[in-house]
Amino acid sequence: MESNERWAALKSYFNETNRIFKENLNRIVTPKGIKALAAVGVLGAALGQGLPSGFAGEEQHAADHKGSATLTVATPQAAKPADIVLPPTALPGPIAKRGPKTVEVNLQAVEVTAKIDNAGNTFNYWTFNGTVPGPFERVREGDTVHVTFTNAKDSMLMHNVDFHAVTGPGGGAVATSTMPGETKGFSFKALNPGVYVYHCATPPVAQHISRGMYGLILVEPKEGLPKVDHEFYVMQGEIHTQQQQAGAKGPLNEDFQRLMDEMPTHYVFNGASGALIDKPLKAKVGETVRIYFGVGGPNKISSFHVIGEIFDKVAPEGSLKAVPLTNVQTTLVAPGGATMVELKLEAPGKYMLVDHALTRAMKGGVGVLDVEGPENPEVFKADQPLAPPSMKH
Ligand SMILES: [Cu+2]
Repeated sequence: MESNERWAALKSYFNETNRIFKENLNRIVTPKGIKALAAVGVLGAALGQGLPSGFAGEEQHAADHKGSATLTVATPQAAKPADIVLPPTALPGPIAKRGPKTVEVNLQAVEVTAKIDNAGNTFNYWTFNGTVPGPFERVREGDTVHVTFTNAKDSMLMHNVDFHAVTGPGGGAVATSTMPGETKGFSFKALNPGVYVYHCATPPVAQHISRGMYGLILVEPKEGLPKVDHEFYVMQGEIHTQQQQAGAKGPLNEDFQRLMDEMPTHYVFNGASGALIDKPLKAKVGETVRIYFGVGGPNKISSFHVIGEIFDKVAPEGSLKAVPLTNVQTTLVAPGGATMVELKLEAPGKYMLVDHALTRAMKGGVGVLDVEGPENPEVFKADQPLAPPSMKH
């Protein structure tokens, strides 16, 4: 890649990330969060200082993005692009105590062009059931799972599904390899409780994953999981796109060389840049939340962290039989791996979900846990007002 193209890429990341952080600094009410965000802002500023002349400052960029939540592709006639972002609340509730049974899982490979950010860019995603991540599947230890896999008629490519919860060849990938319009299936017994990734395993597998073909399946232990007030479903992925001409907006093509070089242009939580800022996780002070967090990848380990919070419990590497880790600041989640974290919320605020390899937050990998409720000065109290009136919306 030419160095001026690289600068253009950096510039665009910097602008977009500055917009996201600026929006959230304006909204934020937790000083602990402000401090941490400011630290991220310093990173952004450091990158910004290295940019060549002609760099459009964040003020101009923020002006360009007024009302960006509803921004669609530039041409007035263009239909609003599809939205593949799966809300973090889109998961089934706990399984009531019962004996083993057969559970039907239906997955469809769907290729769809959809919003990759709020700046008017789109990307051709490959998905399970039209969302990233794919649907959260929930079964119980000892259940028999019957998977029906369909590759949509209008797909261009072969697809399949490999469940990491499967004991059997390819996790089901061979049994479900289908051409467009075909349907195949298989059954497996959920022998091992845990939080498991599933993904398309059609070569080049890294490409099918990067395009969005990943999800989680939870195999609940026989005895179930402790009750919490809210459960959320979040997955991290990497996308590799070619650079556009400066100022251009619209479809972003995949950059296969970047994929091979493991140099993503976008890090995403639930499919698109800043998606979980638009669709935040919400809870109240005093509540307990559980986050099932997986990494589709395809390549990068996530240093999963919630700014301004501490995980009370972590199921290391998604193992539900291990003794949970307690009081964890940041937990590693491998590509093709997952975890389950729990937090009791003591103070209100907007807590940022990040991969603490924080350059990635500047490339879209950032979300919000929005906690409402009364201040809790015993736990946190600022010496001065949290934000000047001019910062408030
Ligand atoms: Cu695929």
